[in-house]
Amino acid sequence: NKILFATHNRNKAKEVNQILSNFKIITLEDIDFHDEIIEDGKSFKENAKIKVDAIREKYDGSIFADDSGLVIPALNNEPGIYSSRYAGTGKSEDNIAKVLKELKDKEDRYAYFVAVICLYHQGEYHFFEGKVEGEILHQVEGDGGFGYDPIFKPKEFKKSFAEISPEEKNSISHRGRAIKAMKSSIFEQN
Ligand code: ITT
Repeated sequence: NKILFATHNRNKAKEVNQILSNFKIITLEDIDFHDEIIEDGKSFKENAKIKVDAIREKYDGSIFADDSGLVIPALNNEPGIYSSRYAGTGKSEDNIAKVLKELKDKEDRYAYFVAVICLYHQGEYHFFEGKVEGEILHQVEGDGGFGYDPIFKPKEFKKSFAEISPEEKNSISHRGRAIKAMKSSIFEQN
């Protein structure tokens, strides 16, 4: 049960390792892949496949990638697929500051996270999606998690993603749901 997770994001890797604890997860570091992957797709799904395909030439076994982001309908669904580079600096603090500024005069603070997993396994592509709904807080709360976690409050909890435990986050998160869908549909058949 060995799978390669094509990500440069250590926080994603940590979460995925926790959910797929009975798998051996290989990382891009393990195969010495340090190149940047240009994600120029038009959707989470396209970008997830781009990441898998970048590694497919270099690695033979099963590979999966996660493309994810925060969608805010009141901001025309931004930051969406541009979540990691929304403010242009690549820094989470700046991305968070930009979201709070853009939402300042808006009443509707509804938002959701999406994760699309692309898995290449035994010669075929499979896609899985997970979503978690909630709202954008008025200021940062908590210092756990990563990315937009300190300003996102899921509807399942009274606290932000940065204030709940990693287990609690994984139990309802977009990533947790997508990874569990992959696990049950592909790796738990007999
Ligand atoms: P890889 O492409 O190497 O996997 P990345 O961070 O660039 O890493 P994405 O292109 O999928 O990944 O961008 C996802 C961004 O969306 C991420 O950088 C965060 O800003 C945000 N994001 C995704 N999942 C999140 C989560 O669980 N909590 C907070 N922010 C999240």
